[in-house]
Amino acid sequence: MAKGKSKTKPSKEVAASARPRVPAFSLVAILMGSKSDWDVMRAASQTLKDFGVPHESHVMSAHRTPNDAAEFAANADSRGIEVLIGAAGGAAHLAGVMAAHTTLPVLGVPMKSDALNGLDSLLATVQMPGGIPVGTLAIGKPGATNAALFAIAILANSRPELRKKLHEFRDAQEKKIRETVL
Ligand code: RP5
Repeated sequence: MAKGKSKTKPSKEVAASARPRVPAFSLVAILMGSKSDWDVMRAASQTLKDFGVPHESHVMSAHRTPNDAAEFAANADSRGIEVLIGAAGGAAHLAGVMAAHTTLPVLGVPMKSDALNGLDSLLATVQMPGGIPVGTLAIGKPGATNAALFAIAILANSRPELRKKLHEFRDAQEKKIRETVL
């Protein structure tokens, strides 16, 4: 055996980690049209992390990388992904394009835009033709957080431990508001 070579094969886990765009296992995938969306969409990722939901985040665009976005959505189901989140700004077609290529639930988060402050993104995401649904959340960070919470609520239908965590989250939120002193 050549010097420095090991007999031991790399574990599947290590091999998978060498391909960051396809993590070993995710229940939720967050796609966004540009890296400029990440500042907002990290709130979705953080929320999923807080609930212990395995997920992955990628930049993929309905317009700039249309084949990648379509292929990702088409393969998501067979990879074990259960919910897709698509965030985009302006002519925000990412969530709609993903929904066209899968029957998994797709949640859309409109990003704020320079030109129209996100109204363009909201309308482009929400105004889907009947037959291809996208569950559209609020513009910007509240939408990012709520997309993750909505995804968790969907997953919680068949996962009692997640349902419990959602109840605890709501209880903590309620307590915080009630304890607010001005
Ligand atoms: C959309 O265009 C992206 O989702 C982003 O919100 C917006 C601007 O993208 P960049 O020009 O910053 O890459 O596709």
